[in-house]
Amino acid sequence: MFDVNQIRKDFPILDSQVYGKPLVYLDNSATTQKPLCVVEKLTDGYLHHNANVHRGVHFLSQDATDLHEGSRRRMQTFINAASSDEIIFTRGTTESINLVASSFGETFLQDGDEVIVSAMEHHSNIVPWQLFQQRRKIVLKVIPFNDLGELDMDVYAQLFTERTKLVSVTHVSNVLGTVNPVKEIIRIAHSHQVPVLVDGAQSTPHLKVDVQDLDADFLVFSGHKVYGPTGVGVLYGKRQWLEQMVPYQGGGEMIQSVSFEKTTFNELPYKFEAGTPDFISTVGLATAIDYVESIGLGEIAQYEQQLLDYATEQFQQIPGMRIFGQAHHKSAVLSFLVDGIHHYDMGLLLDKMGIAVRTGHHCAQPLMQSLGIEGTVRASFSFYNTMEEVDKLVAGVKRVCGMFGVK
Ligand code: 7TS
Repeated sequence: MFDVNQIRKDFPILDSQVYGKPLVYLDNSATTQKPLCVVEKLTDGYLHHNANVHRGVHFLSQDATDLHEGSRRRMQTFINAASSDEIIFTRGTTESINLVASSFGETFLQDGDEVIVSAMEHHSNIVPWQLFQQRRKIVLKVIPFNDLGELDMDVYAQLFTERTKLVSVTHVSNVLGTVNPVKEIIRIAHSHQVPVLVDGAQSTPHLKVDVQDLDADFLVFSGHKVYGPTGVGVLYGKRQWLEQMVPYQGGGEMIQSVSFEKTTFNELPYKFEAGTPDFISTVGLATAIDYVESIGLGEIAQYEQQLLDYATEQFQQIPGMRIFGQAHHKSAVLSFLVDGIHHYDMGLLLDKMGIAVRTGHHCAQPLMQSLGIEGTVRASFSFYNTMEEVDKLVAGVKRVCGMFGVK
């Protein structure tokens, strides 16, 4: 049974006070809080299992290597990859996308080739492609979204030409909460023999993601958004792509042999893991995934939906309220503006009441341009949030409306 009060005990930070008021943490799309078991795992790693991985014959190095490689297999089962060789550890979503833009781009993209993204991408899935434009003159094509915040699939299907080489889209929008139909997006792309990268930064914490069921070519996500440590993330790639792609960075561990005349590269996944990986955090991330799956992604999705429905219902009754993102399939994110109140003022005043929300463009400026606004206030929920916290948010927003004379 899902017991939120029991779950909250696993997250000591949720008992904090800010400005003498109980913390109401509603900035979960930016980063999630960590359960005690993850923090303890990190401490245990540094205290008892710390030696550099892959390089040592000594006991401790092999111990650390076993734990780190065990975490890779845990990532494999988390997203149902066919092989743990297809799991590359990175610093997070951003680095994973930069890796693909650089290495897939270098290997497969020529001047005039096209990459399809959507109008609701995080900057992390826009700027790496623009940086690559300094190397090859690739063309970015953009899938628009409708008033509900859903991608226009008819336009999408018509964007393909013989120059289309990759589709790179977010699974869940960090601003609108829209859960995009990535399985259908992939099916359409594959009918044109075009591979697809799925940005799972906002989906992996909330839904079961199965790369084989989706038939995704690449999936990327960040540890810190799935209740794991900062500084670690994952790039999943189908073997057929990763094997052909040139390495991203050079250094230790990614080589087979080095001489001043010629270097040959290591096999997967190490070809893409130059330098010492964050082997303590990879183990912490595996613990986080164990924790999340012990609650159950199905239960999480169901409970978070209740929080979202309850919050949306109450928000709709506030005069002057505009909610951005009303997709039929939506994750627990509420982006909003109240007429006459700047998002920054709203965020600042809610903060003084102990309520942590995010304000601004949320690293999605093109999305804001599509909406014709500069920014929103965003409340993003986790399974450790409560209905009482939703009540506090609603009361807080109403109080701010009162201060501004918006009634
Ligand atoms: N993609 C999406 C869809 C995201 O929401 C984010 C971070 C990223 C990529 C980048 O992830 P990183 O871990 O590499 O930084 N989104 C947010 C956010 O909504 N507020 O702060 C970070």
